Parts: sequence; structure tokens; C-alpha cells
Amino acid sequence: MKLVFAIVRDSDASALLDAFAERHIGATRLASTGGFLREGNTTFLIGVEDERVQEVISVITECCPRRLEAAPQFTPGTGQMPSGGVPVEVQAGGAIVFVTGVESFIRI
Ligand code: 2BA
Repeated sequence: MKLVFAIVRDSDASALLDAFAERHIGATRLASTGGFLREGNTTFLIGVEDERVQEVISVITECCPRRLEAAPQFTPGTGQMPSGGVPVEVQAGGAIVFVTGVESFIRI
């Protein structure tokens, strides 16, 4: 058995949770904070049989692709978008995934 840790953007978390539930993949969703940006993200703990690890990674890849998104450009200090302001492209999505071995799994 393996324990997969997946750190994803908050905006991708609900779709990922739905995809796990559809496939009867057990997952726990935790609210987390990135150490660099100090912004909220979501960490999933997923315990799976070894032969389903690739399926879990495929589901994460499908639900959390790295992509460019248009974001409004705000005037610093005002929170206002300048008239005629052009949205900037920012990186969104993606995931950090760790796969670790599980010595034992006990349900009490
Ligand atoms: P990512 O590398 O995609 O990482 C996204 C989030 O995944 C991280 O949020 C952190 O919560 C987690 N994470 C990444 N690597 C990890 C690791 N080795 N162990 C445990 N958790 C890990 P943040 O720390 O807020 O980082 C957000 C984004 O800022 C990163 O996206 C990366 O693009 C950038 N970044 C992180 N550290 C950096 C650094 N020292 N210098 C420059 N850019 C950095």
C-alpha cells in the first residue's frame, strides 16, 4: 500500500475530490498553507493499493493541469483595475505529489 500526498490549488480541490469519490478512491482533504507564498492551498492524503497509484496520479494530472489564466491587473494600494487595464497571464493549477510506502493500515 502507498500513501500519496498531493498539494493542489484550492480552486482545483473540489473537482479532484469529486473525481476521487467517483472512482471510490479514499481521500482526506486538509486545508494547508504554502511556506513560500504563505497562501492557502489544499493537501490530500490518499491511501491506495500499489496498483492504483498510477490511476491516482492520472486523476490529479487531469484535474490539476498547469495552465495560464488571465488575471486582472490591479493598481497597487487601491484594489481597483485601471480603466483600459489589460489582464496579465498568471500560472495556475499544477500539483506537488509525494508517494510514500505504508507499513500498516489499521481501521479501528
Ligand atoms: P510549487 O512548486 O508548485 O509548490 C506549490 C506548493 O506545494 C508550495 O506552496 C508548498 O505548499 C508545496 N510544496 C512544494 N514543494 C514542496 C516540498 N518540497 N515539500 C513540501 N511541500 C512542498 P508555496 O511554498 O507557497 O510555493 C508556491 C510556489 O512558489 C511554488 O509552486 C513555486 O513555484 C514557488 N516557490 C516556492 N519556493 C520557492 C523559492 N524558494 N524560490 C522561488 N520560488 C519558489
